[in-house]
This record gives sequence, structure tokens and C-alpha cells, in this order.
Amino acid sequence: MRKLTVAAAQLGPIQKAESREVVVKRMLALLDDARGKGADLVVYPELALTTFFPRWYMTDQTEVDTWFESEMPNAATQPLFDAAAKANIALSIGYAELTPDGHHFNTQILTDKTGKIVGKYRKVHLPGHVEFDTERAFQHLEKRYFEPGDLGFPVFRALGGIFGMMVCNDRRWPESYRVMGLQGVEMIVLGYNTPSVNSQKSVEGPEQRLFHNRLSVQAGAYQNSTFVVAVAKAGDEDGHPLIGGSLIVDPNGVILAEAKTEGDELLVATVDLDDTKFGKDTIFDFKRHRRIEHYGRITSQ
Ligand code: ING
Repeated sequence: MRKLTVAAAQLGPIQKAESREVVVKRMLALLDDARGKGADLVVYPELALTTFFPRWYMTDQTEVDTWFESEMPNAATQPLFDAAAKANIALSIGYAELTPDGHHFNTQILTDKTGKIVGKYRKVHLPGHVEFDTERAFQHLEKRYFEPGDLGFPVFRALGGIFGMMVCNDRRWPESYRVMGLQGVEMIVLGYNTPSVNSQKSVEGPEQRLFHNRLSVQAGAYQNSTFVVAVAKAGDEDGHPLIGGSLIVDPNGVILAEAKTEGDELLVATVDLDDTKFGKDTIFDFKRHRRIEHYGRITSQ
């Protein structure tokens, strides 16, 4: 029995003009709520500190870099790290990372209960485009502002289990889950900022977006016998709606908790990481059942 109480700290919208300090205050309120509910780990969304800036076309790199953090923790986030350590709670936070040697990544980190960063992941599957796209109802310039992640899909031993991370679009790609599944991952934590409508196909609305969110996360969890915690930044950011629908899903693909609002909302579930064992030892015992001699196409093209 390896009990863990995990909290999905969904954030409502962050307007372009809102400061990191204001956002951190909201994150602290969610952390305090999680503390009251006995959380061991609190998971925040992708790019949790700012508005989803890849919707804005920028040509001045100095302006682009104002959306990035050049160190973590930093002045804006130190209060959150301190409060979490004081409460003996681990954190996972998504933010735009600017490295000392000038690389730009869409990053998610994991701390232990003392606030020490024990894991880092950089988004591999960047959706969107590089140049301004006149065909789109709104821009999605992640390929312009971020480089593809260079850390692969590592797993980290922490909190008595094996943890992995991904960011947003990664959750739509089965490879993301399987690479961690092959490393024995027991809980994947991820954040997302998903527009409620498709900038290229106006008929696709929030219902289908929420359906694909559940479908991707439930499938990934079941097919790799792992828990998945998926946390949205949601709501209307400067007129651009993002879906909510944060989820906590178990290793059978069953939804344990799902957000009801598009605002700041905490989901909490107490799980037993040992519940990942049955699937890994039977139906998804990869070493016994997989036939890699037939899978070459997945890595060769
Ligand atoms: N956002 C969206 C996501 O993958 C998207 C982009 C939406 C791509 C729907 C394809 C379909 O949820 C981010 N930030 O990746």
C-alpha cells in the first residue's frame, strides 16, 4: 500500500496584463486548500504563471523573453516554493524556461516535499506554427517561441513512486505515455492550455475538445497502467476561450475526478500507487507481450 493524495490545481484565465505576483497569490490559495485536504503533491497547469502568450504574434525577442523565467524558483515563485515546503507538499509547475545559454522551452518541473526540484521535462510535441498564419482564426505560435524538448521522456523516483511528466499536446501522442510506461511510470502529471475552438476548423468546439482530452488521457493511463493527472489553465483569456476539464485518471482509465468549472478549482484524490501493479504484471506486462520486431516503423519514420 503506497498511499498518495494528489491535487490537480486548475487555474482559470490569466489575462495578458496580469502580473506573475497576482497569479502566484491564486496558486497559493489553491495550495492552502490542498494542504487542508492532506495533499502530498499539487499539480499546476502548463505555462501556469502567465497568459498563453503563444497566441500573440511577436517579432521582438526581448518582448518574447518577458514571458520566460530565467531561473526557477525566482522572486515571483519563491513564496509558492516556501509555502509548499512549509506544508511538506511537493509541486509540479509548468512555465516558459529560458536557459542560461539562451534556449527556450515549454517546461514542467517536479519538486520533492522540501521544495527541491527533482525532475524536469521540456515539451517535445510542439503544436502550431512559426510564422503568422492568416488562415487561422487565432495564432498558435509554439513552434516560433519554443524549441522541442531535449530531455526525452524521463521518469523520476519521488514520493515513494515513479513519476513522469508531459505538457499539453504531448498527451495526444501515445509515444509519450509508452516511453514512460516502458520505464515503469506509476503517475504522469501534465498541464495544458487548450483552446476551446479549433483555429483551423471552426466546427470543432469545446465538447469535442473535452472529449479528445478525456480520450487521450484515459487511453494513455489504461494502456500503460499508470495514473494520469491532467491540469488545465481554463477560461477566457483576452477573448480567447480555453477548455477546463482537468482530470485525475486511474490505471484502468477510470476518471476519479473531473473539473466542473473553468476557474480556479482544486481536484483531490487519494490513490494507492500499488494499484498500477496488476496491469503491469498481466495485460500490459510489456516484456512478456510486446513484439518489438514489428514496431520499427514507429521510430524509423
Ligand atoms: N494546446 C493544444 C493541445 O494540444 C491543440 C493545441 C489543440 C492541438 C487541439 C491539437 C488539437 O491541447 C497546446 N498548448 O498544446
